[in-house]
Amino acid sequence: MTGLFITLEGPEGAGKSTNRDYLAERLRERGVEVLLSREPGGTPLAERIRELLLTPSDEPMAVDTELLLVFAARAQHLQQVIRPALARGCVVLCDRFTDATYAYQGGGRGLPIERIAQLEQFVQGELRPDLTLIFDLPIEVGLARAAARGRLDRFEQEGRGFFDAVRHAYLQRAAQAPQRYHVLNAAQTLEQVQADLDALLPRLLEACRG
Ligand code: T5A
Repeated sequence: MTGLFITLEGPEGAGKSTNRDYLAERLRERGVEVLLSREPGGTPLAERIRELLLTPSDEPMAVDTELLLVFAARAQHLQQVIRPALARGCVVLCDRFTDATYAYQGGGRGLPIERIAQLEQFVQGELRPDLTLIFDLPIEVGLARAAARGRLDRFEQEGRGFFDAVRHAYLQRAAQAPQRYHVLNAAQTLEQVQADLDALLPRLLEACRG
């Protein structure tokens, strides 16, 4: 048995977590075993690394430190949660994964793609998501949604240029491998976004049946 690995990506406030939960409900009511997780995080140790990454600090975090922390959390998450769940035949729905590293550390921070690809290979081997949903929306719409929640985390304090680069990197990756990515218009109302997800369900269920 092998499961299905689906990741949800996009800039801040795009609706990834909300729609991850929605999709999980739709799949579960059709009898599919679903595991929900997120990155950075997904295990107690990886959640501690998440705290380091998201909490603003007086000491600036070196870009390489950020990159290595993201992959350290991912190594733990893969070993403890994702690989075992896939081996049990679950559908894993994960809020962010390595596309976020390409978008934020590659696009946003400007790190060389080759360095990210090396770490991806080292930490993941051949494992890649089967499908990645990209929730795309204008930066200001997503940031306004995130800001409405209160205090901004270390990434959310970045400037407009950073988030433009993040969004561009996501869309560029989707364009390069259209069979793995599905881009949704996340600026629509939640009902409209979820109608788009409903339209995707037959394809997901087909993939679940293998
Ligand atoms: N990171 C992560 C890296 O730099 N490298 C990496 O490799 C990885 C894995 C993680 C941060 O870490 C960085 C990227 C991130 O900055 P996070 O909390 O996981 O942080 O990510 P955020 O994007 O900050 O999470 P958010 O919770 O802000 O965004 P979501 O999950 O996209 O949005 P959601 O579902 O929580 O919705 C936000 C609000 O908008 C509303 C919701 O009800 C909610 O209030 N909403 C809508 N409102 C109107 N219309 C719609 N269509 C709506 N959809 C949702």
